[in-house]
Amino acid sequence: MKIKRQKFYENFKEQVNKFNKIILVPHDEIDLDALSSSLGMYLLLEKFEKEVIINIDEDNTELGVKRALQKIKKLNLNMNISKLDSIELTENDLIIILDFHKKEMAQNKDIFRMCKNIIIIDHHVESKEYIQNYILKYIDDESSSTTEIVYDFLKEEDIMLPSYIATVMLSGITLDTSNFTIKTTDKTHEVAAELTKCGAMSKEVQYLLKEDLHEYIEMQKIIFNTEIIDKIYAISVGKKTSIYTKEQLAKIADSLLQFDEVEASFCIGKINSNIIGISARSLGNIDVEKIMNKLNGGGHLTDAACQMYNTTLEKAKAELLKILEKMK
Ligand SMILES: [Mn+2]
Repeated sequence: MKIKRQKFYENFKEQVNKFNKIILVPHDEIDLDALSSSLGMYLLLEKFEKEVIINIDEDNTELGVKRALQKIKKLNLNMNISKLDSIELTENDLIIILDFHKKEMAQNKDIFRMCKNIIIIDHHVESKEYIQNYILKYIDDESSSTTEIVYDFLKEEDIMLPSYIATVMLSGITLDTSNFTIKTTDKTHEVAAELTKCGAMSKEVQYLLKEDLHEYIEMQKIIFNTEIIDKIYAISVGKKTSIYTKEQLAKIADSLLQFDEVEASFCIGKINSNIIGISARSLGNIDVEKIMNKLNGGGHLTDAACQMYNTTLEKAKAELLKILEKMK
């Protein structure tokens, strides 16, 4: 384990031991990484003989998450998963935030009022609007996924994973790395190999990651209208009449990087009626963080984004083009 992670883990165990009841909280629009890191954490804390509950409020989770939850129920894995309403949460309990650190990404913001003991574990690029007043925070944006981080802790405690949980964890990593193409290190492959040894089934991973055909077609339509600028920038713009999730914009930007000569990609789309989002990706030779900074956004060299208020898709695109032009 990395030194910094090892250090966090020592503190983590010390803190966790002060509490009896622990609520695991994945982000809203739960994806397979948020779910599988919660499942892994559940098994870890069970070993410490804690009362653990995973808080899932949404009925409308991603398709893969829905499939995984159904199967977990069917297999009688006896995991306590519950809506916030049904959890008796007091000030003496602990909540662990998994796969996010911005308040706005919570499923139910009431939880921060109900309990102030918070530990954050995430792999997203750190943002300024993080949740305040936590006991401990571990954010490693070099990690492919939150699942990869949590796996290290499970390994440390020699915890045997049920094969289906290993499968869901592998699908979380596969999702966040776009099939081991982005944010993937030797460590990521190691964890994937070990999950496979625990019985993770790649056929089942493929099943969990199956996409909705209509959504796929909608995304392909946007990609169909991609414009290539200066041979190296790919820019796609969403439909005026459609609202996209940030994940959808990111997914499109990710997939534009696979095309010949494209060094950086941008997907522009409405994320609600008066906010336009741009998701930017790069293979590493172009600093998309710098570009997004100029539009008041932020992120990483290879992975950044921004939001623009009260503007139009055309204007947003024109502003982006102006910045690209100046960079020559
Ligand atoms: Mn994630």
